[in-house]
Amino acid sequence: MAVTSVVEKWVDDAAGLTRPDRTVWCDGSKAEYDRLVEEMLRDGTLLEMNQATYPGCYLHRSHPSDVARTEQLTFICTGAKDDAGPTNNWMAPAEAKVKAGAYLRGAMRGRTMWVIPYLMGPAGSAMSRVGVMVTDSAYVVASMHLMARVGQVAIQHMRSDDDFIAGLHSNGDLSPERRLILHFPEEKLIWSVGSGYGGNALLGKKCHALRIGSWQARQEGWLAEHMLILGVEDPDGRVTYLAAAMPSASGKTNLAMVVSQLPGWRVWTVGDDIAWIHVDARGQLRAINPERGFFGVAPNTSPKTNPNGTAMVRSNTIFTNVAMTPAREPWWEGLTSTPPDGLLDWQGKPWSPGGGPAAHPNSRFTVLASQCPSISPSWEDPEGVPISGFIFGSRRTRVIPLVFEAFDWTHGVFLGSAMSTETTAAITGQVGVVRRDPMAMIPFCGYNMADYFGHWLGMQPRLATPPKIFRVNWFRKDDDGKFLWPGYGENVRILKWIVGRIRGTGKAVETPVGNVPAPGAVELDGISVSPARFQAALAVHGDEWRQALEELGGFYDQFGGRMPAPIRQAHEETLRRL
Ligand code: GTP
Ligand code: SPV
Ligand code: MN
Repeated sequence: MAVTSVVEKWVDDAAGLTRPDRTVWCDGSKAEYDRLVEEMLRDGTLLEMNQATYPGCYLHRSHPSDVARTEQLTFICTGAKDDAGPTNNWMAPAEAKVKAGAYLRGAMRGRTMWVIPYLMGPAGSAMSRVGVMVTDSAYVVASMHLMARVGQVAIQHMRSDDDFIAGLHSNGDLSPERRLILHFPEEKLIWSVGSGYGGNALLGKKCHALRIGSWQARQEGWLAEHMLILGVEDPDGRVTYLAAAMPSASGKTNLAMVVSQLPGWRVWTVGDDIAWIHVDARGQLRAINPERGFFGVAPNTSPKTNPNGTAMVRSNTIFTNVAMTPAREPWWEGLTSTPPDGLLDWQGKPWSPGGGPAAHPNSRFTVLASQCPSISPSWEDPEGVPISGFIFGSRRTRVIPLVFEAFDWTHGVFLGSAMSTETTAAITGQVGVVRRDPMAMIPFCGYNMADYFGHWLGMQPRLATPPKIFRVNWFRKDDDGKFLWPGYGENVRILKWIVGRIRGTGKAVETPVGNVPAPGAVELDGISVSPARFQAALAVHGDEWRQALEELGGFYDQFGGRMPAPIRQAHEETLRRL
């Protein structure tokens, strides 16, 4: 493979530190993927699933303590602590390298070091970017094959000898005590040691496309966001593209490939996790999905909740930490209403009902996006798709209405900055705890979040028609703990109202926090949601909001004078209106 001398030198340095027995340059070919799978079947890293019913599918069982992102071990290593900001863990670059260097020195002895040149984004797009990562994990290499465009195509897209993000990954000993995920945005560098889990180890994804990506996006005037991208097609065949930010395991994959319950309407999938969004020459926002595949949450994926998601994982899929039936088929909670007999749990132990979950709550599938039945014909368009609206969604049992619309761009950025959510199994730690997660970027913004809000505000004057911004919450519950809204396929009803608002047709009524659908403006035919229940899902309770906004003030305070004044103003105005 023809590579630049800068790439070669960096790879040599990585080998000098980690001391692998051999170095293999990956070409991204099918033959290479097949060889990796064979090797992993031989050493037990992968188990073969039923090749008659799940052709090309394999199961990986991770180390039991390596099942989710570890945010407490994730650092932004900038020269100045303030550039990482109060919401990121920070370590001085030199100190970080000494610490992780001790775990990485000689870590690849006896192992192979694979070199993976990868492209984030469609071939031929000016928005696509290159990374070169090294790893001693065959599982990471195979996963990168599915999640990014690997091989010569990456090198071809380098605009100069040093136009790549360098990533050094080693499983190390997989112990959380010797695990660090380090980002050096000023050096275009990532070091990750001690974890083989998705977001910790597939460096193109959260580390590059979001943490380093957001840093570069701010410097260069674009957006790198934790967002799905979808196209909503109306009965006349007109497609409106939306991008939606939701925290981890909170509905992006599901919404991105939703099967419409409304006749004549359909949803096209462009991406399910990350959006890179640029302003074009006409002042229109255009988005690409930098990824090639989906690393999606398995539990609760079923023919009922996500028919497209269920269909696309019937072949050529790597499952991680799901349960397995005696027929060697994958199973997870929610796939069927009753678990099959004779399951092996995610650790391979015989499972019986009443114990813990059979599949790990953060078990996942890795699969090419092209296998999704609803994949958009435009998903690899080098120009990206035009974005007409943004959605910010979170997981809140109370307070936050099912859907409402911001008054304008600044108000929308304020609503995004005000987001909080109940935590999920995608992150190690307690599940169901409310935490602040502005724009679903708290784990992924590679710089000071006050500057991030400022960056969003600064986009407006560059846009011919700033997209409308919406807030959604599929997770609001009644006093009996039941979801107020059926969600999943029915969410298309909300998308239809959103598209109507963008086109100036949908009806709304004003509340102190934004515009909610007017009575009758969201179609409820064919679902068992009474108008009273729907109103409860939309209700704005002043007392709850005032309390939430007071807490929000405390969050803003930690940024001091760096917090943009227009956000503070929108916050104060909302308190006055309530
Ligand atoms: P990451 O890949 O971690 O970034 O997450 P994601 O946002 O893509 O999450 P995903 O769509 O996989 O959501 C997973 C969880 O959200 C599952 O437990 C789903 O059942 C639940 N979920 C998704 N959509 C809905 C919905 O409309 N209603 C309800 N009640 N739950 C939903
Ligand atoms: C998330 O946690 O938001 C994910 C999964 O999308 S991971 O890639 O592991 O971060
Ligand atoms: Mn995600």
